[in-house]
Formats: sequence, structure tokens, C-alpha cells
Amino acid sequence: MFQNQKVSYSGVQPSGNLTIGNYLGALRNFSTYSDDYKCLYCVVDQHAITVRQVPADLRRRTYETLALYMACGLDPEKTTLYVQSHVHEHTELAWILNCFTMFGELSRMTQFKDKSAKHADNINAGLFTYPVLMASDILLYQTDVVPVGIDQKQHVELCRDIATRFNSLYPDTFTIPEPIVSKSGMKIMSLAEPTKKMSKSDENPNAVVYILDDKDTIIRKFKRAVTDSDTEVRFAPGKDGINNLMSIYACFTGKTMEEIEAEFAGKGYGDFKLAVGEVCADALAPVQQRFVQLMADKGALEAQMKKGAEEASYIARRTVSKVEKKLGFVQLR
Ligand code: AQP
Repeated sequence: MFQNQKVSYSGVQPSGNLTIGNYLGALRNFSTYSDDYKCLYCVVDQHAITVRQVPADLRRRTYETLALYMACGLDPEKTTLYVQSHVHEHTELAWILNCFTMFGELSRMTQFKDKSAKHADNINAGLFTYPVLMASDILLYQTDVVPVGIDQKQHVELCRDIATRFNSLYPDTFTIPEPIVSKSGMKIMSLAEPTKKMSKSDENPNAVVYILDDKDTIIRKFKRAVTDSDTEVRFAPGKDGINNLMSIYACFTGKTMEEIEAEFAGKGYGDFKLAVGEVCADALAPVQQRFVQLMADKGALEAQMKKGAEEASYIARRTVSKVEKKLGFVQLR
């Protein structure tokens, strides 16, 4: 579709303030593909309403997420950046794909199980069919690769199954996408409960480091991070808290676990936690500066949303027409 160029596609929900989990697991890796792939990255606001949102917060975070994409190095001249609800083909294709997705497949999704336990008073159908909308996001653009954190890998695998099923009935409709999970940053854990994923919707702000936290806050949060009663900085089974901090340090410095162990040999957890806070804050500082500049011009962000939606719609329309034709829907000219 793009003169033989491969396509990279991903998205982030504006469902909370973005965390270093989102940054290391997803955002930071998006620009890796900018030179060789046609890249489309979306602010997936329709996914966010599977959980109740305060409208003003959702609106503000939609601008912020777009600004963070750019602040993290995505160039809107080279990359299509847009908001999901501005391209109606996402929900159009999602309905069709719903008819090619099995109830049993959706019931096995671990995110559905986790989120229904967390939001027991609002287990809505959208929460259940979320992976179908995600499959539609990806398949609309004939995507080759989907850079995601490991928590989303299961959804991309389901997307592959749906596309393969559709292609077996209606050949050559969709490109089958590959999930790309970067080894470092694949799953950053909560600082308060290190067996649990760090999530932007966590109610405990001390469990989470936000991309926009200031340096003092970042250092304070790392200092308070839950660790074990050992004192040696060592990557080992059962040391979930320290393992997580070592992974974060490795992501920001590019060092191996052995190098980190050697660097902190003979030093205690206190020194190590301070060092993790410092490298994290230093890495995020330029992103934060750029973010402030971008947020100061809402008009420019809206112009970007419009441009991105036009680019995305053009491609999405072609895929939906192809799908509808194959299904036997009457096409009016
Ligand atoms: N802790 C994490 N470690 C590594 N990657 C992560 N991602 C999320 N958390 C971590 C990756 O960030 C991308 C965007 O995620 P999302 O907004 O689509 O939703 P999510 O996976 O449900 O992320 P959150 O932060 O946990 O959001 P809430 O709290 O709203 O559910 C994805 O590529 C994801 O893998």
C-alpha cells in the first residue's frame, strides 16, 4: 500500500497520565521505525472509554498524549499522528471483525479478566470486545509491525488470528502483523507492588513514575520503592522490587545486569535507588521541556490532529471499501 514500504502501527490510551512503563515499553521505541517504515501512531481515545473517564480529563489527556508522541521524538512530517475517534473507519471495521471473532477467544484475554476484576461494577461489552477494536486499528493500515509492551502481545496475537481467519475466507485482504516487544522495557512493574504491572490508572501515585513527574518527585518515588530485606544489588529470582529497579536502570543506561551489579557492589539499596531516580529524571528532562513547548500551542496540536486524521482516513477508507466489497455489501458510487 505504501510503495512497498512496511508499516509500523501502535497506540496509547489517554486513560491517565502516561508512565515510564508506557515510555519504555512503547513510546520510546516508536521512533525506531521512522526511517524505514511508514509509521502511524494513534491516541486511542475510544479504547479509553471502556473504563469511565471524566470528559474534561479525557480531552486534556488526548492533547497531552499527542504532544508526548512528538516530545518523544516522533516527527509529524514523517509519521502519521492522529486521534482514533477522528477516523470513523476504526469502529466501522470493528463491527465487521466482531463477526469474525469468537466469544471463547475474547474470554481468554488476560486484560479482560484483570480489568473486569478491577472494575467489577462496570463490566461492559466494550471492555470485552476491546481487542476487536484494537485488531481493527491495526488491520486498517495493513500493518507489518506493532511495537508494544508485553501486556499487549496477547491482543496482537488475537489480531493475527482474526486476520488469518478473514483471509482464509476472503483471500489477500489483510497483512498479518507481528508484535514487536523490545527486550528491555517489556514490562515495567509497580513501585509499590512489584509483582503488578505499572499502570497509568493505578490509584496509588507512589506506585507509578509519570513521564511528567519533576526530578524531586521521581527521586522520592524511587527512594520509597518497595524492595526486599537484602542489601545487595543483585538480579535474582524473588527479588521483584530490585529486579524491577535494575530493569529500569538498564533501560535508561543501556547497561547489562552484570554491569549494574558491578557498579553497585558494596553499596546499599539507598545509593542504587538514588541513581535510578537520577538517570530516569535526566532522561525525561528533554521530553518534558519539549512537551511544555508543544502544549503551549493548542492550535498547532489541533492542526496536527486534523492532518493526521486526513492521512489516516485516506488509507483506512481503502481498507474498509476492500473489506465491504469482499463481504458483498453494495457499494454506491
Ligand atoms: N508497565 C508497562 N511496561 C511496559 N510497557 C507498558 N505499556 C503499558 N504499561 C506498561 C505499554 O504501553 C502501551 C500503551 O498502553 P495502553 O495505553 O494501550 O494501555 P495499557 O497497556 O493498558 O497501559 P496502562 O498504562 O496499564 O493503562 P491503563 O492503566 O489505562 O490500563 C502499550 O504498548 C503497552 O504494552
